[in-house]
Amino acid sequence: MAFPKDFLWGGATAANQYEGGYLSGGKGLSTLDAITGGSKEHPRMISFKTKDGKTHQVTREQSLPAGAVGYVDPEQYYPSHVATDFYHHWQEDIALFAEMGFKCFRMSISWARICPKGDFAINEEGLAFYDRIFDELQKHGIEPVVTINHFDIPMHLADELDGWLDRQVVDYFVFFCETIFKRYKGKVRYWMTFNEINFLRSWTQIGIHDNSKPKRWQAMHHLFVASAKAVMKGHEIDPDNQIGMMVAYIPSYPMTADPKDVFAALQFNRDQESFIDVQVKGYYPAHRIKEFEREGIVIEKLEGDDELIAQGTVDYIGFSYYMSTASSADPDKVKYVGGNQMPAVKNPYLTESDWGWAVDPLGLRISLCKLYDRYNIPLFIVENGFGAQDVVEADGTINDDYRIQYFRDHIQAMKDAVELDGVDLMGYTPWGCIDLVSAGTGEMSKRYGFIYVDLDDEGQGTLARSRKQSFFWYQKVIESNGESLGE
Ligand code: P53
Repeated sequence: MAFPKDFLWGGATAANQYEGGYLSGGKGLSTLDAITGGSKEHPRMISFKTKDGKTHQVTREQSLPAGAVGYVDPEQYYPSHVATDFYHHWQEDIALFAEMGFKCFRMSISWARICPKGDFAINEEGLAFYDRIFDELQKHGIEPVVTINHFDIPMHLADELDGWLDRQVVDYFVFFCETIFKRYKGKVRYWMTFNEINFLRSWTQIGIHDNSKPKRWQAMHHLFVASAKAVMKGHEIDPDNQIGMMVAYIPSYPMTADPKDVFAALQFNRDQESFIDVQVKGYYPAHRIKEFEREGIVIEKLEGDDELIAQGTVDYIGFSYYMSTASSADPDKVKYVGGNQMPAVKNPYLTESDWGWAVDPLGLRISLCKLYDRYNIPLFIVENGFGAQDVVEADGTINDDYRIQYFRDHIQAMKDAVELDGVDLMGYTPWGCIDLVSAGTGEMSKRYGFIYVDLDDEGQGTLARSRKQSFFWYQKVIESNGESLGE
């Protein structure tokens, strides 16, 4: 048998894309509550107010003027407000996860639900909400895997302090972590600090107004320090806690054997790996330090920061894997993919999803090998999946065989990495195991789930849940511990 007996099969979600209840139970506003829906053609927009009271919108790539505050426009649709309403469907949803045989369930805790303003004031109702979730999961023998922070920050911290640019946010975040580590001790053992830390750069994600490179890196330094402190706190509160980091891992291949392309791929890959280096090895890699020197980027550090980063290293590497890319030294060949997150070249050997993400199962095995060879600590695939438009047939069935195909090939690759390459893999939680809002485009029509949710891109629908064909397929995979992947 390839997979260990206690392998963590499950699924993954995030509060801002799934939970809804954006003002219920005492929750404060999060930056993501002020970002509109979008589509392949139209980017999601941030709504904000300037000091003169005027309202404006910018894309996530753009900076906000100093002093601008997040604004929820009653005329606009914001997908996070209801999302797919886990807030009211948690019992039903957890029962469906249990029916699929989930051993674990990855979710995030909304910071603004626990600390509505992000400061030291706690919302007991928020804590009680997650108590109910963890108790329900336990009832079904499902282990929670908690992302402490997934792509947002309490809006108050963005408005008042310029988000993670302000060192005080480190203390607020560590207080939030301490609160949840203490409260959920014995209920939650698997944690990870920041979702896709290598992607954090905008107002919605980290609350900074000016997202120029020097500011982004100053905020990033604070994130690294906060993560290290959280890891140490978590271990102190419960030595059984397993606390990981989380990176978006997208291996890049050189477009040709031209050393220039090989070097372009190396630069792409080490940019992502540098985030793992800091959190696993405990120091900034030399190439990053040289880059800062060259570009005149000076990171303000407090005395002891380097030691904190060295001490607060993580127990495992959590990563998302959706696609690979190809790199070229020729700028004319480069396009942007993944919600404009990265420069890449179309790889002629691979097919792409409708959203331009290259489908590459062997790339998953390559990633597992690279990461395990390089870091030698346990790995956890905490996101993987195929975003596609699903069709509900007249009789209610949803034949998502394209999704089954994607998962079959990726699980086979993962199996090979464990069986043939000896990779130490803890678990596998496919993304959006139940349909939820797309982070990149804000659409509902880019679906990932085994479970369908009746909701459209304008927020219309009954929110009713139904099982797709992939639901029954994944159930068999889990039942056989990955031995049976079907035809
Ligand atoms: P969506 C881009 C590329 C790879 C992963 O993404 C990404 C993104 C962001 O768009 O994010 C992760 O919903 C993220 C999830 C997100 C998921 O991938 O754009 O951790 O929040 O939903 C899928 O299709």
